[in-house]
Amino acid sequence: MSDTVLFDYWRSSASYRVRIALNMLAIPCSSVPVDLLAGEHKRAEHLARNPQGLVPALQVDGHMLTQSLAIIEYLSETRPNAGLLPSDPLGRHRVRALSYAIAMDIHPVCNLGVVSHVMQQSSDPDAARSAWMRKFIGEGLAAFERLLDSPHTGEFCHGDQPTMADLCLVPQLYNAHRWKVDLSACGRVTAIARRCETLPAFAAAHPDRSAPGSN
Ligand SMILES: N[C@@H](CCC(=O)N[C@@H](CS)C(=O)NCC(=O)O)C(=O)O
Repeated sequence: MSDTVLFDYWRSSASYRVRIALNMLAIPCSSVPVDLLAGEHKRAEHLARNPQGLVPALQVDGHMLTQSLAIIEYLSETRPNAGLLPSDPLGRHRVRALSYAIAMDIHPVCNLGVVSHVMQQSSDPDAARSAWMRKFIGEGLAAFERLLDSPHTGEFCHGDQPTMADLCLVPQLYNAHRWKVDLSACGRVTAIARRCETLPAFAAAHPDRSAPGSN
């Protein structure tokens, strides 16, 4: 198990975070698609990689790693000058707090398993899904916008270089656009995401570049 392999789904925002990190750190990696819509993540082959039945899983340095933020921190700690987390404890706290506001507070309630359950409870499943996504992504990003109202915010979420917080923000914004969330009160969020999207590491990780048939 020496090659780096990402077990990935093109529209997975947790996988998208890790794709950006791998690109930023220039880690050569191949990708194995795990089709969530076909339920491949719940099959024995993927459960052997990640017993939670979620993507991503990353085979790296002879290990199979799960949990996108734990993966990003591992890569950041093991690759020289990664810069995905600040060197000072308070800075690391802020980057983690921003990252968790997305990865632990917005993302889990908008996950496929949760939203499928919400749809099953409704007589109009598509409308229920849109309303759910708009509510939770909209409220979560409005709170994130307030968190960015800080002297520590710079060109990016924390200072003037991208950190783990930006790796969480950009995929969440992709989902916000997908579900037509009103972002008119989120000027900092949208400006930072736009800036990130101009960087090659972010652009190359975009779902459109990983979608089936995009190569
Ligand atoms: N906390 C996990 C979340 C992983 C996760 O929820 N992945 C989603 C795709 S973004 C998934 O596999 N969903 C499948 C499902 O909900 O059944 C991480 O950050 O890696």
